[in-house]
Amino acid sequence: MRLHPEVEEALANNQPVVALESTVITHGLPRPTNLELARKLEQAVREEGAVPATIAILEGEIWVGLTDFQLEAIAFAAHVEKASLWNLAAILTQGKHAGTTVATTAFLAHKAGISVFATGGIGGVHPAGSGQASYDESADLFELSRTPIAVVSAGPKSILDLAATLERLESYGVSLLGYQTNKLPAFHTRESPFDLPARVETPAEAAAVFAQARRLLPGATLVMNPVSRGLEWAQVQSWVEQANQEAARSGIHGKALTPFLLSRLAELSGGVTVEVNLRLLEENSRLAARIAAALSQLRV
Ligand code: PSU
Ligand code: MN
Repeated sequence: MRLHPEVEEALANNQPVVALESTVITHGLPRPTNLELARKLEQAVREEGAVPATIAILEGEIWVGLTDFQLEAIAFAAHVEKASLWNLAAILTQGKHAGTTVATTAFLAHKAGISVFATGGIGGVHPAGSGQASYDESADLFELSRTPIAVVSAGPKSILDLAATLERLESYGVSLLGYQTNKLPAFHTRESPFDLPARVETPAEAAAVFAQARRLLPGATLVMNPVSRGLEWAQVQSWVEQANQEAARSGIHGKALTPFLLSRLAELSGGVTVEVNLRLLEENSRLAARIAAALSQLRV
């Protein structure tokens, strides 16, 4: 694992650092929007007084914090894998490029000594088809159950079975915090019908709960931050239903499913979902930076 010198120095001096994932760059957004976004997120983290550490794999090497050249390489690579935990060792051994998912980024960020991580929406349980369990549950959920890191997201992605995802988070004992909300945010929408167990109002409060959680519990603290100017629940659900049906009909599954659904939503919505996705990524990065800053105050 290689650390960017700036990240290494910030960590050594207990300065705020925010980890950023890279599957959203490699598989979550169209090119060249993905590179623009990656740069924008790093900039947003800096503006809020923290050091960004985008995590990705280049030629089989894990990098924590990328140069602009590396960011561009990963955004436009001809062949780039989606690194979850089950293929991580093979990707490293075989010298490939890869974006890291929430599960892998959380795992690596924690190993590097980073406490706060920002993403768009976490993975979760995909809806079952025709009365059958889908058994497609993102590795994000299990990883969050065993890695003590604060993760800022806009909730589980709207393409998921939100009720089932929330139940799994409860079973796994992941600490859940609504940021200025009592309801589970659902990525493109500010609210879903489901209640969260706890709520905080400020970055300092979120940092304090996380500090408590990591003294006690094995897992993550998920800070759920509703996107500003979110889309309407019923509208998003109708696009999601159509995209999920198309995926089922075309036999799309496994690691290809989430990228397929996100790009179908973008088409069905005439680009509106991408706009919201970009906004929530930036907002989450800013909030994560403020939480990281509050956390380093706590430790002094
Ligand atoms: N957030 C976004 N866009 C994305 C993702 C998150 O706004 O593309 C990625 C994350 O890396 C997450 C992954 O871990 O989607 C989930 O993939 P899967 O459902 O296959 O676990
Ligand atoms: Mn999956």
